[in-house]
Amino acid sequence: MFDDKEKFKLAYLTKISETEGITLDEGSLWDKYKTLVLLLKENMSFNRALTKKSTMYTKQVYYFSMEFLIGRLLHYYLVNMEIEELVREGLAELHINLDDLLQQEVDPGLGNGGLGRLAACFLDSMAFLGISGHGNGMRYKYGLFEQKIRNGFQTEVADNWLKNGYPWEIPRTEKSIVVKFKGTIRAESVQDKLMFYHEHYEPVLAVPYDIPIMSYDNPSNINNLRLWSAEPVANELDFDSFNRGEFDQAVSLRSEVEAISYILYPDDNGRSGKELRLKQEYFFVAAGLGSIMRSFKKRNISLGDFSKWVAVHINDTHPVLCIPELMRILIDEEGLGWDQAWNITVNTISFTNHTIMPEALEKWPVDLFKNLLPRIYMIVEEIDRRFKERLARRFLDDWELIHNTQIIKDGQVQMANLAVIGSSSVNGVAALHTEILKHQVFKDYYRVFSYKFNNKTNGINHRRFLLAANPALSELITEAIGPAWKKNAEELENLLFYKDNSSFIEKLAKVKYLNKCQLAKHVKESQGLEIDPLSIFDVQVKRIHAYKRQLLNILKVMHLYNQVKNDPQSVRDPQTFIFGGKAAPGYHYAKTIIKLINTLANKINKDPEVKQKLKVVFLENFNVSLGELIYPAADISEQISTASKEASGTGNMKFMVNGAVTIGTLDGANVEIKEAVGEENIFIFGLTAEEVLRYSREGGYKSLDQYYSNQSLRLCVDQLVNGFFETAGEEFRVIFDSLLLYNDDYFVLKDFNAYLEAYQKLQDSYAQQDIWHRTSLVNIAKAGIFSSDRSIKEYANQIWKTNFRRFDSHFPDKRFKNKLGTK
Ligand code: 26V
Repeated sequence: MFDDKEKFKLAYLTKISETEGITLDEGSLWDKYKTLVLLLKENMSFNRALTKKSTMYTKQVYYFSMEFLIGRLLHYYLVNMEIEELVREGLAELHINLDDLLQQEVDPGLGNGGLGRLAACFLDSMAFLGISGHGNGMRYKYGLFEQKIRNGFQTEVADNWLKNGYPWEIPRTEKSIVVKFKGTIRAESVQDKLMFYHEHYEPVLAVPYDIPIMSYDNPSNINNLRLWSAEPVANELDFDSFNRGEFDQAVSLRSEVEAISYILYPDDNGRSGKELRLKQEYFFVAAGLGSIMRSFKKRNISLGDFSKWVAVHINDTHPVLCIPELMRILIDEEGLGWDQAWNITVNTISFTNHTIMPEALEKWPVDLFKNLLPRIYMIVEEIDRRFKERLARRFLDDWELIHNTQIIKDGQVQMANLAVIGSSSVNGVAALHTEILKHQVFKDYYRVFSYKFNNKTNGINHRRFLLAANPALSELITEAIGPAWKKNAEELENLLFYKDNSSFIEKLAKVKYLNKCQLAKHVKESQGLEIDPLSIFDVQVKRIHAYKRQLLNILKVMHLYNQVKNDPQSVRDPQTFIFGGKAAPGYHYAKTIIKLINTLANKINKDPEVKQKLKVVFLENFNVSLGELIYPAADISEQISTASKEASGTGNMKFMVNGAVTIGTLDGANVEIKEAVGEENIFIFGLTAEEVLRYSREGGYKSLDQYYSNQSLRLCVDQLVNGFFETAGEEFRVIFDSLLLYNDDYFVLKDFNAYLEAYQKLQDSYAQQDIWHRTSLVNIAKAGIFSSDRSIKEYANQIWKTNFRRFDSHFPDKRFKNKLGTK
């Protein structure tokens, strides 16, 4: 992009005076940051226009997701363009520190966690592989709340990420789409054909904002992330009302419309039945498909071939209205018959499921649905009717199957059922999860449509989470095996060559130590707490959920505390337990877990007998940017969900590629991580998914048995309520009750012993530093298959049937292979 520093400096100085009308000395840090972004964006927009032209006759993939957690872009794009050093030096000569500018960028919190971050990793891999793949989502005015810890409690602060503007986005007002809600449907027979007219509806204007997506070594291939914002159609107050003096009504109409893209819903138990959420879902689906159809028509391809040129992927059920909406467009607007429209729709759409947790499966009350989306409801009813009819013919009197697979039942629209029926592919996100989908959650559908089901194990963007986030390790790796791993993560396997090379192992240990120092510095600066970079960093960062079992980890720490109090020698190496993650604002239990962690931290970190051995830290406001600091610094990766409950996990992969060693259950992708590294390089414990599912089906687990039979466990559980936490009173009673009164739904007590045993083994291994770092190396070396490049190649080949315009990502760097061979 810039051939040399001088050209960059000139372009930068010109840009700042052009866009801000100021000289460099007058500019604030924000102005200087913004100028750098605009400079890169300008170049990307140019390349986007070229990409668009040259891919006019390429199959387009659209990834529909309510959430995209893209992280900060500036540093990542500089790394991808391989101009970080040039820009850093150029700016330094202008007396600007690049790091100061990088700090100006917001981390858009447009997602809850794994699902949203996966979508962002997939956008990167599609751009890297040269797939014309674009994101379609919501431009929430407020993202997920910012978490502040006050007196140990989580408090939520609104995430006003747009307050200074977001310089990466490009508003495309001219490409707006009108989305219609409510109203009535008039059916009329026109030349023997039944036509449907939507009348008296409430129109909302969907305005797109585009963010350019580029990846490593492919700067000329720019894809698009399109996020939609809701505005009143007139883009003004309701002037009729206003002129009549009905000021309140004029303003409230505007705010009712703007409410649609006002805020991201946090994952919690209480969102079902919220009309605004359904409005959001239809809004971004209708806007997205409207704009896809508009650009499809410019390509002059026959509508009958739509699914050969367009693939629409739905990320969980949130965008499932794509199915009836595409039917509506094809039938009502394009005049196709039902059967042809249905064929096109099913062949266009593919669906990923991300959870088996029943409370997270979406359902909508029929009345609410019908009133908000009258025409869409009619289409869903017809899909359901035809499906039932077909099923009854094939499965005769298997009424149970027919009942279970209905879309509309018990007065509700079952969104997952609509997704399975209306798409050509249904995938889970890890091998175990897909098996559970086939044989439990969707077992009836698996009998009907076995051919639709397939697995696509998740992956992560190794260029963001290793190359950009961990420069020291990246350099060491490149020095050892060459740079080909950046394009083909499976090349990391060449690191195994250094398994017994003590000087390499030493360097690896040093890199980890330096990364731990950086995290320790952050902890000191942000909360005044000293943590020892020579202690083991044992880390669990992820959303706080009962099934993820942060509680099991806390009970372990309490147990270690009790041990050290009894016998200070019982814990050999000093240990730092690091937690981070947000609880949904309405999820009382999860918030109590955060308070428990902080209360325990307070007790341990102050105790003069213990604080040299054990420390506990809760890192505030865990997000993508903080993750980039944490993963490179971790020794231990805690992946301890109740087996069967975590669909895949992706944090597990981010830790692994940075050399952290996993302690975990056989859940989600942990199973595949174990297969990759071998059981000697991971610490697995606990019930298997099969055992958990059997208990859930047949009963037979009594948590009190565990409690009474294990004295040290009983002590820890009692300490939740017996005054051990001096300030707590009855605060942790809900947790105590969940374990004993409500029989421990997530098998925390059942797995406690096995967890401690695995943890002991892990500590023994850590004590032998050379063995430990060799294990760490094997983890890095085997992490390649967990790159999202691999996931996306599978999606592209097997589901979307689209080509890549990049051919070198499969092939090892031949030059370096030779070099390695002669070493
Ligand atoms: C949402 C809720 C909301 C209600 C309370 C229970 C509950 C449980 C889970 C969820 C998450 C819904 C979807 C989701 O984010 N799934 C995550 O997707 C990741 C990417 O595939 C995957 O790695 C995680 O295992 C999975 O939890």
